[in-house]
Amino acid sequence: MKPIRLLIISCLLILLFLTLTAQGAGDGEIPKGFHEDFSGPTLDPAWTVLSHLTPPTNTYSLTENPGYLRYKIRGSRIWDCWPRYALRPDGYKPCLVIFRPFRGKHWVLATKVTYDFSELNNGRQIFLHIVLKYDLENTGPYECGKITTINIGRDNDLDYWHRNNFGADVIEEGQYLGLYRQLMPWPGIDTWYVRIVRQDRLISVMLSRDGEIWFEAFPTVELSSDPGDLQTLTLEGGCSNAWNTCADYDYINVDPIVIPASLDFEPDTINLKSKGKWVTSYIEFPEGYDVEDIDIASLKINGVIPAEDSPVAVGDHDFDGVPDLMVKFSRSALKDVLSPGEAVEIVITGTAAGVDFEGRDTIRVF
Ligand SMILES: [Ca+2]
Ligand SMILES: [Ca+2]
Ligand SMILES: [Ca+2]
Repeated sequence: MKPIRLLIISCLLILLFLTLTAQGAGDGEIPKGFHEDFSGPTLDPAWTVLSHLTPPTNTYSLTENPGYLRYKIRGSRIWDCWPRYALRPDGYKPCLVIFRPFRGKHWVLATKVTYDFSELNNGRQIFLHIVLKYDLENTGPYECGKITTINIGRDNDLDYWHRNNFGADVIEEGQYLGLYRQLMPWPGIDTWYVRIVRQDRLISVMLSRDGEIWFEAFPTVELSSDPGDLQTLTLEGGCSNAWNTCADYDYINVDPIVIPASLDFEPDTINLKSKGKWVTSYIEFPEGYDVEDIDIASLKINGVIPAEDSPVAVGDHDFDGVPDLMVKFSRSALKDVLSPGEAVEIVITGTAAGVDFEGRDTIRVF
């Protein structure tokens, strides 16, 4: 089972890499997250669709079950679906590939998917992959061992009783770090809620059947090397002869993890005509994060005004026992972005050990 699945996943990645390269997807265009509730009649152009059918909408639909992306596997015979996908030695070709890249090493992905495997047919599989890394340089076209992915999926194969599963796993360079398999009633329709958290090299997968009671698919796994901050979310699948098999994705949301910082901005009142040189920010983090980790160069007020290199100090300005970072900003630069008002919001953003944070305070400006 494992090698089969691995082959399927691995070779898909070659395709994705080639496609991304061919399209010249620029780093600057790739967002840190996205929200998809599939409520519109057409797919967001951020997705790339590769299908063996023309038009490709024959293999997915946003209108058959409104509010859902219906992923339909419609092959004519097994592993013979997508004609340009010929890199795999066993000939597997997913019949429909829908993908979009996103950036960041700290994020939460949430999705809800209902698999309809109610038709008595053989050899079907539908997957959601998060491709973290594919080592094209060190992997030949017929080797499939150098991928790092997170996989969620449902499969079914009458020839192999154990292949009627819902599954979740994390694979690093071809090795399983986490593996979950649940044999499913067959034929059947089943719904899964999935929550995947990536914190740099730590990955956890939580599952639920009802959206209320959750369990760990496997204990949090740690990648042994850094896969980088660019990953691709991919929906794919294949079949032999299963026209009525589908997966309905209700939503797929990727949210960057942002530390909720508390900000005390001083002074509480700014006179735009006054001539002071600096304003001061005190930043506190919730438990589990350390203000010592803050990258000073990343700090910005209202997204534009950078912090001064010095003075910088960690103390406890408000005497609450929680360390706070003191940092200064140019008062004259700040005046350029503030307008008079009784309650003017100041937003501070930055990164701490690679994790984004954000804090807000309100001041009076006159
Ligand atoms: Ca929806
Ligand atoms: Ca204040
Ligand atoms: Ca404090």
